[in-house]
Amino acid sequence: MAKDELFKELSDAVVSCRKDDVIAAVKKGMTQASAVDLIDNGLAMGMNEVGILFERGKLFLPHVMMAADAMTAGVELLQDELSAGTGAGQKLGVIVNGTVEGDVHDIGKAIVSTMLQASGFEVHDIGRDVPLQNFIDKAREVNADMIGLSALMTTTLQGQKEVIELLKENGMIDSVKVMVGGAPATDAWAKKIGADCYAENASEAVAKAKEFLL
Ligand code: B12
Repeated sequence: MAKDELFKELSDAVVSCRKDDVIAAVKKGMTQASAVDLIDNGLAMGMNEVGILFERGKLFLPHVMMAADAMTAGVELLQDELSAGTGAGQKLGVIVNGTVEGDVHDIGKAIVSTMLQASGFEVHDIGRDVPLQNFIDKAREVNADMIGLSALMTTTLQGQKEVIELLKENGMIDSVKVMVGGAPATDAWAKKIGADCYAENASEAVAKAKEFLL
């Protein structure tokens, strides 16, 4: 099967919320493409399409939830391959990653955590809808080199800025790097709030973490 067809099959299965089809397509795809490819070009494409249809009012929230559930099932199947990446076992640096308070979106953040871990970073994923002070407390507890902040809504983006302010108040801004991400975040936003870097997707997050921590 051509890769394009495979990616389309994965994407279509997410859009139509068919968990069984997602699982079958991922199993088939694992022999033909890397886990990162299957996620970026297949599953995430389907999720993006769901987002566009949701924005246009063509489908409603329960559909988005079911599609997210189907996508998560696919990502979980690929977890082992992601964690078995070349860097696993090394320790390139310690990263605390989470989705800021008020925001429950965590699919993309989880992919970023897995990829960072697979590349050799020690990752403490503290979940979603995380109270902002928890980022500071966790970073201190594990002696983090970097904090990753995910926000998927324009309303919660502000939380990224507030964590940076908390780092300043706690005298930690010079010892902990901050990487921001999520659909509404941009390079310009990262600069504006004083974050060290922004990454558009999981592969870029790994590249930026290496750039800033190694
Ligand atoms: C799936 C989804 C949901 C699911 C989330 C399930 C889950 N467990 O995550 C559910 C159904 C629960 C949901 C709920 C809501 N959602 Co919603 N949701 C989406 C949707 C369709 C897809 C998000 C997604 O998973 N994409 C796939 C992943 C792989 O991509 P990603 O998240 O962007 O992550 C990548 C990058 O951004 C980056 N990245 C992500 N995190 C990080 C972190 C770091 C450190 C770095 C470096 C990079 C990085 O790397 C990732 C991998 O490549 C988006 C639409 C969209 N286009 O984004 C709307 C969207 C985000 N949701 C939206 C809204 C409004 C809501 C609700 C308020 C709806 C409601 N009326 O109740 C609630 C929010 C509740 C809350 N308090 O948080 C809006 C936000 C609008 C805005 N601009 O603020 C969007 C944009 C849809 C829309 N256009 O209206 N949603």
